Amino acid sequence: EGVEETYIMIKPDGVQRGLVGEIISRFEKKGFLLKGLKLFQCPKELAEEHYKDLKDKSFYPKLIDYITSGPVVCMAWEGVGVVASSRKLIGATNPLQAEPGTIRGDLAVQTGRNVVHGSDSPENGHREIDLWFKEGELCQWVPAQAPWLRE
Ligand code: DAT
Ligand code: MG
Repeated sequence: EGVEETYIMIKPDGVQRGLVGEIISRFEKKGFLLKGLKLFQCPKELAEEHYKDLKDKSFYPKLIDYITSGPVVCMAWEGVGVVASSRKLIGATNPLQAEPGTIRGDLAVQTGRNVVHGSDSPENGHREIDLWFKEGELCQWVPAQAPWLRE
């Protein structure tokens, strides 16, 4: 029934600025299911694989430097429609164009420091979760609030 998973990552600026709790809280409060969570220093090769579709862009080297510049928070979230809904919660790539109420709209000012990543399709959700998490790092569980989120 349309259950998807998405890879959400708090980028190094979000961690350095003390926004980890605030950002996790938005997904938690929405009612999606947290399946994986870790603080992680991303190696360059992994950043390059994650952003491989952008490797011909002029900003790519800076993007790789940024993502590997400090710890990130890696998350796997599950839910019906979680991919598109998370992109809405995150807001537009350029934080100055992101709507107020979105994470980027509320918490960031520049594309190169836009605090959070979210997968752009269910296929990429699977791909990115496989890329960033090892087997055994994800939990299958039913939260106590489940009957109060979905009838
Ligand atoms: P999004 O993160 O909203 O999915 P994307 O996948 O097009 O955006 O790009 C990935 C990241 O690359 C983005 O979060 C920030 C950086 N980026 C994208 N376009 C950029 C640009 N024009 N200048 C600098 N950085 C850019
Ligand atoms: Mg993207």
